[in-house]
Amino acid sequence: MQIVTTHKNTDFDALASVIAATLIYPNAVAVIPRSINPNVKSFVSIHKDVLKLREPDDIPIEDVDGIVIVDVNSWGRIERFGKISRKEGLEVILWDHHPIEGDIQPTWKCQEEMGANITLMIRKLRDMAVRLTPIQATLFLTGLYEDTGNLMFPSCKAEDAFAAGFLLEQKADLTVLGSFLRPAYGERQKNILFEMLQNAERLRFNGYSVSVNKLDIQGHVDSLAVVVRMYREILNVDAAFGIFSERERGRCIVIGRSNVDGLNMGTIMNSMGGGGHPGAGSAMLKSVNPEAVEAMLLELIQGNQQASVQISDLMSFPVITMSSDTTMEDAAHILREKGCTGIPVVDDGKLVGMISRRDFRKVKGPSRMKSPVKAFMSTHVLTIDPGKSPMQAARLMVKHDVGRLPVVQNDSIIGIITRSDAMVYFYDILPD
Ligand SMILES: [Mn+2]
Repeated sequence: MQIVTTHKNTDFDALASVIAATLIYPNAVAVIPRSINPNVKSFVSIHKDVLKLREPDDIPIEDVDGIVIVDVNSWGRIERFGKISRKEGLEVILWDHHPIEGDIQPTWKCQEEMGANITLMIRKLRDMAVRLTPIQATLFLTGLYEDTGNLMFPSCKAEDAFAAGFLLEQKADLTVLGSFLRPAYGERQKNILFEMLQNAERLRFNGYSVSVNKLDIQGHVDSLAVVVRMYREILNVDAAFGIFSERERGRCIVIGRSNVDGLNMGTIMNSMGGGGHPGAGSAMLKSVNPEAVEAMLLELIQGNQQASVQISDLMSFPVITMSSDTTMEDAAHILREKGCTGIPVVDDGKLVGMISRRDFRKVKGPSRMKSPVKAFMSTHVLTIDPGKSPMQAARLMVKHDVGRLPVVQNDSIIGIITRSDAMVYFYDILPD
């Protein structure tokens, strides 16, 4: 007997992959773990008659001589059938889209990084020219949307989007999909969000807008991450944190969502004993009061800032400068020779102006080229301090239409940052 199975806490991508496998391997029996996600559970209970799923306990393990494992690559995550991993002569087929190598050594596999596992299986179904029923197409698209965040997660590949198009052609029903995929946002979550919005505050940290919100909650509340995500979106801040205090259990749940690279939720939550990735993270803290958690969090946000890239990491130095007595003729020569479009003018270690190619348009007649740069330089020079972020430098340059900013510390010029330095940063080619 050949069976198809998947990971516990089965999500839509896993269920879709199991059903797709029964189309690829028509003799295989679909077996779903006992623990499945609540949304998937309601889908399964409504579609029981068409899905032909078997319970793990119905399957005598000694009869299994082949297993198709989908959307997971570790034996530990497939509940009861983990035990047959060492069975003699067992044929193991693996379909998995996770980037991390697991402990399953398959006889045959299709393992490739993809936004959703179902995308890999759709590739095969299309090759086989299998016709899908609208229910199958709907289930597959639900899995695809769930695992790719409606095609918006960075892990989503072009092939995922093409597969979504194919499923829509096969009459996947978006209304049905929407009703099963709806985030678990109910009355309690709505009340919590409402309360958070009433005492919302926005702070600024080194150019980023941040909101930290403390709230007491009674008993366990599901889907607080959804609430924090919505809170961040409504406030339109770069990062938002919810500190949810369950006083009767003496613990705090901290959830963070970030929309910017400079504030890494994974790093911040790690320092609080939790974890996550750059965009989302959480931590659970025992026997602490929410005020202490807030103070700790604010400190970590600051620290996280300092660890991120600053102007001082990107600026060029030493800086070519000239004194205000330099003649325009010499200045033109220096600009040409150094290939710069502008040079800071410094007298006695103090920045007094900036001379740029533009200023030469003010020079009327060749004799004026003997005049000193102080007659033509701009004296209102915008500067930036070395601790600021590349984003702040970029904003200043755009706002004032300048191509470079001298970096000034304690009144002396220690470097210069140009548009191209900022571009290097934004396109992720960080200097060593
Ligand atoms: Mn998946």
